[in-house]
Amino acid sequence: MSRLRPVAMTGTPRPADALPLAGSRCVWWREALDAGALRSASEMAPEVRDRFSGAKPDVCGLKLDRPLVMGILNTTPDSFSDGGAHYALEDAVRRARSMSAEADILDIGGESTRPGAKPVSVQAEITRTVPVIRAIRGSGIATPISIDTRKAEVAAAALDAGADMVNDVTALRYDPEMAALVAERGVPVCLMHSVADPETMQQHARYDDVVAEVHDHLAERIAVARSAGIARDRLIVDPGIGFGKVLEHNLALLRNLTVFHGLGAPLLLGASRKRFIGTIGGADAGAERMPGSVAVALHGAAQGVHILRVHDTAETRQALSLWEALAGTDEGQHHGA
Ligand code: HH2
Repeated sequence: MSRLRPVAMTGTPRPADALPLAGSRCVWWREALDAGALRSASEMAPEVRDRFSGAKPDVCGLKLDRPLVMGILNTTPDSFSDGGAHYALEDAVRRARSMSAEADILDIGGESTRPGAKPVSVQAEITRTVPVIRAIRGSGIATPISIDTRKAEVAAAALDAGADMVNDVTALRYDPEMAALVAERGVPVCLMHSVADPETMQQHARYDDVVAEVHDHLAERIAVARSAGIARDRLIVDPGIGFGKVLEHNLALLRNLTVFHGLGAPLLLGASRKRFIGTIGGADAGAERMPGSVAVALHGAAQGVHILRVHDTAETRQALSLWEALAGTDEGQHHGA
């Protein structure tokens, strides 16, 4: 299995043989690390070059040639980073409205998956998320909604209420009904790498080669999804930062993000306010980790990540606007003053 790591570049001069990285308008590549040695893209088989370069299919009607912002709207009273601030229905709708000015997708979850978190019943998860989704749709907010759940019943109820895609942190492993549901509804699904469950996952943070193991696990989950009848153009992959990973694993995954473009699916990254940002950045509480989170989001953008899952949508959007203006190669693409 190919685990090439394209060397991601941005800006000018952009050589004549530069290829877009995973369909990006800003990020390009012309060589890749292959078992520690640099290889030119021109020496590679056309199908390998295409896998790393080709444009990605739209997700929820959104083009993926520039990084999208997925705004996190937790409806959990115990979520680590926004600590239940959006638990009340009207607060959730207000937050969704302000977020939808900056975010391309809203990710709504009713079960905390932070390390050590206790599971929530199907009914409780539905009670937390479905009224919020209904209220958002009822108030005329049309931003695509992703339901962050590992349970098919919750996903079905959320899709019925107006959600557009499923974000499963277990990559269809937790609930045997999830793959069939996603196939039947024909919606996009994010397959995220994780080990065990949130309660115990940090005890499983052991890898010989975290990048290779996460890559191969995601390849296997893609195969499972495909054999369950989920169309290839509905799949999104995510290395699962912080899920059964310690600091060194998170850093290795972030340094090697371009390896995951070899899976041929859009790449989602969720690093916002996670513990490693606090550890490296010296910031304890969730909101204090905003600047570090923006830095990691920009790093992801520069590696061709398609969807950035973040809490701080306004800050990330502003940072990305500047990044795009500077990383772009088309002088005419920035229309501001
Ligand atoms: N991280 C969290 C939850 N869902 N989904 C994807 N695809 N990728 C992630 O990295 C990811 C995710 C954990 O973050 P958060 O939702 O802020 O916390 P909590 O699980 O406590 O709600």
